[in-house]
Amino acid sequence: MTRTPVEKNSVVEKAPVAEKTPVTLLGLGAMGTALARTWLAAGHALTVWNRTPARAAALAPEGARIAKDVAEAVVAASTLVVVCLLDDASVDEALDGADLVGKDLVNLTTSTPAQARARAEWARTRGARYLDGGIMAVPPMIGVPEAGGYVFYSGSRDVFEQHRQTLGVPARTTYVGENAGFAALHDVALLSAMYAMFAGVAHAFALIRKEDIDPASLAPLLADWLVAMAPTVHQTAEQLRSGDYTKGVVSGLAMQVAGTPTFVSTAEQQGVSPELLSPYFALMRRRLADGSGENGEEGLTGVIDLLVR
Ligand code: FVH
Repeated sequence: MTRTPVEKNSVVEKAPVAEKTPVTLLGLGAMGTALARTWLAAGHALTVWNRTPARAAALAPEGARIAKDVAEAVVAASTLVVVCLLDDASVDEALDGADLVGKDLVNLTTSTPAQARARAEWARTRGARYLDGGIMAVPPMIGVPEAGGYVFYSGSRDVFEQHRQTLGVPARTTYVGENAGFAALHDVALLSAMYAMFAGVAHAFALIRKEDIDPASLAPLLADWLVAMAPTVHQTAEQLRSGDYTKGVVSGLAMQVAGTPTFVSTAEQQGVSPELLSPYFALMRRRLADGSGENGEEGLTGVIDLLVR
């Protein structure tokens, strides 16, 4: 009879339970507190520090160890120090003078790509390995996988791989490269697209504002339309990769430019400022003009080249 490796002398041995990585977390704002709770709930030893001590004290009943200062919190960490503060300047202030030798610093504070790269170099000179994170979630989405939130990571691949499981407790992880600035860049790219979408939504609601149209009746139509249009980003990416901006185009630039006066006139007739749409329409016209007419066969991808200085 063949035996499974764990079966010896009719006694089934349990596989050893892997110890969960202890975490030090600096910063207990709305996001830091949400992160802290997921690690505590998952059974990680957690040491916390916050500038305003009351926020840290609130987590003691849930099992967090409260550090009196950053130095104590960092010493407590086996290796993993997670930072989630307001901005890059607050990271500077909080970590000033902390001994980071041998630590893995994971910075989830929103930064620019340049700040993230500078922080990686700053960490290196202090003897720490560095991983930057861009959180694509709001606090209620943390620890709720079905909410769809996740965190972009970039920087040390070794740090990411070593702590992947621990970092995956609050939200799904997506590693986007060794360049420490790439998590921030992906974060800002997605959020920039989101704000442009919010601008379009604001304009759409403004158009019906003075009419006898229930905004609640427009809302599902608008949401479904945005979802239906979302897959066009894949065609844009394919065109950028191939350099052929006419590939798969169904609505040519010339036709779309010809339609823009309708949007501007409708806005004026509805008493709505076209200021959110006009800059984009101006770029569309410029692209059409730049191509001596040839770009009429393109869609909207050529506008991207006009934005890149
Ligand atoms: N909350 C959100 O919706 C977004 C979602 C996407 C990612 N962001 C970024 O996450 C970072 C932290 O955000 P947060 O929501 O926790 O922010 P606050 O609730 O405002 O807490 C800020 C914490 O930072 C501490 N702090 C501020 N300045 C300093 C400083 N000079 N030295 C030390 N700590 C500082 C603050 O401490 P205290 O006011 O309680 O004493 C809070 O712990 C952020 O980058 C978002 O962009 C969140």
